[in-house]
Amino acid sequence: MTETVLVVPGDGIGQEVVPATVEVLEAVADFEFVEAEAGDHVKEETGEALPEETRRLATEADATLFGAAGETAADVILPLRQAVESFANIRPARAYPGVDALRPETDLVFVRENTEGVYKGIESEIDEGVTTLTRVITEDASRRIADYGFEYAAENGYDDVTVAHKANVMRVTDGQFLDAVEAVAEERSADYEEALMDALAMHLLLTPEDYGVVICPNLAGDMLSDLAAGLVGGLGLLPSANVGEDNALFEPVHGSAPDIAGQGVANPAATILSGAMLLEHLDYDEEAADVRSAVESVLADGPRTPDLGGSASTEDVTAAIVDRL
Ligand code: GGG
Repeated sequence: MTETVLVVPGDGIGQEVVPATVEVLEAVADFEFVEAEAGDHVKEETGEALPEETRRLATEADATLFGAAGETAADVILPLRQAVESFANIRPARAYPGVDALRPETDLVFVRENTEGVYKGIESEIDEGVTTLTRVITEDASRRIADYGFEYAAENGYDDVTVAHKANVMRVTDGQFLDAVEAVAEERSADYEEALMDALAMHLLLTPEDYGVVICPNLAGDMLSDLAAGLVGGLGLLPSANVGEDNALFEPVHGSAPDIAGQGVANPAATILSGAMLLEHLDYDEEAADVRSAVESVLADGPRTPDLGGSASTEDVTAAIVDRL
């Protein structure tokens, strides 16, 4: 059976790192790639950032590879994550030999709740100069992400599980989040620690080696994973998977990077590593391992893009990875 992979480059450097990743995937697997549009440029042309056709194709594909969202992120990436019914956003952040990292001992995985919190999109202007945002935390979604996080830690050999929250301030919502995590941990006889997310940000910066899997509400996961990118050499290195029961979408943690878009110098590693997660999801475990080791080898020996101190282009790095494969 030939799997269908939907490819949505999106905005900015998504247009550069996604074709690079398709090139790498083509070197190891025989997928049928279907390309679709979404993003700021589509909104400018058609008035709609996420065409219904793109959404439909995501629901039908075996997996989706997404690049980057710009100003229309809320209209593009959130509905696409919903289209594949993803409830968990997995964001590994690890340091690589040869890459100049602030904290070379970092090996973290953020397991981010992907359906609710403040990213539910319930915002309004209730009066002139007065705006509100509703934070939705449900017991079901909290239990589901906790269960996924504990299972991920057990399956991938992480002893330390930390749950990020701010229940001393958001007593009702994060109170419920913590209760749900505690119930799941009890059922699974799993150990974990609770950490206030603001203090956790500092501790991750100072002693990342004390942490493994970090289970987070939605916004906290988005922010803490970007912080972790800073520990390992930048956003060019962090892949992610948006996982549902039957479908999944893979994307780099970084956004559209308008400052470097169009220059051909974006680091493709984060998207190519997301491609490795896609391969694993479709049970191409050996191919996923090969892609990871090719990326690691190029990160160690070069060529490197300017974000990692080199002067190579996206194409140079991609060609070196394909060459290693
Ligand atoms: N590829 C990730 C991306 O486009 N990020 C832009 C962004 O604003 N993301 C918000 C989120 O990850 O929830």
